[in-house]
Amino acid sequence: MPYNPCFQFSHVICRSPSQSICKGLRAKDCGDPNYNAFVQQHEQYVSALRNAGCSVTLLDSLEAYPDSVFIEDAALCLGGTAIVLRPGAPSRFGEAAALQPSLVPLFKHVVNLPGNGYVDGGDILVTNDDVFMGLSARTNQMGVDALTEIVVELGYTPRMINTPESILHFKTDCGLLDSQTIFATTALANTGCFDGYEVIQAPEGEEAAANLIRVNDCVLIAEGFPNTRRLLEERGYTVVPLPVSEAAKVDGGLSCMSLRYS
Ligand code: CIR
Repeated sequence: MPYNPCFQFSHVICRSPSQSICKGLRAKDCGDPNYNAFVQQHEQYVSALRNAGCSVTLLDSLEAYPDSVFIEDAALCLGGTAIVLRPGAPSRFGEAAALQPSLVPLFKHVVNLPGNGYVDGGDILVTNDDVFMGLSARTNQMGVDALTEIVVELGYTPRMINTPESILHFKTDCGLLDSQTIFATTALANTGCFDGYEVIQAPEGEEAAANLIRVNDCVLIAEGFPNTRRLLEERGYTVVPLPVSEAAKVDGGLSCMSLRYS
């Protein structure tokens, strides 16, 4: 198999959940996440990434930032460069600066998103050639314009998407399965934003399974979605279901709890 930087990773960075996770942002209140259960589920997530072949850097929790376990929103790893982003929710503004010192020893190049725009990593989907950037309540035009310059410099093609309003982050509703195949909700797929890619649509009623991650030979999906599991296994993918009920209470999923790179 040729090297596929979009899903072959040797390293990941995660951040331990903080006790303040019970104050995490959420669009709809379905109860606070339970800290101890979150820790257990996070440990299973980290183990799954190790089992998939990644070396894991586990950063200390940050009590001051309830949502900091969702480390993906604060940075983007692209072609060997770490781009420190600017998350768009006020309670998360400080997360990027808090993360930056941990990135410096791990990457040859660490750059800050220039300007004053906002980008959450959860709005960015990277394939071997393209970088999809979803405009959302967290990612604005100024942020996308600044990121576009970096993306082009690194040799990728930028693709800007208007994320439908009902979707928090672009990747809440999609995940990469391989260099040419994207798993997405019907709502997102119907926008036509994945033109040129094969799209596998999340089964009806299992839209919450769309935020999956492909890591080397494994596809990590949220547990409790049997039709998604069957669909992907029929396509030949090795599926690893993981419990993410506590992250889901604060709108988190699988992609947002790690930064993946080689
Ligand atoms: C937030 O609203 O920012 C967090 N509670 C959840 C962030 C999830 N991030 C992601 O999907 N990339």
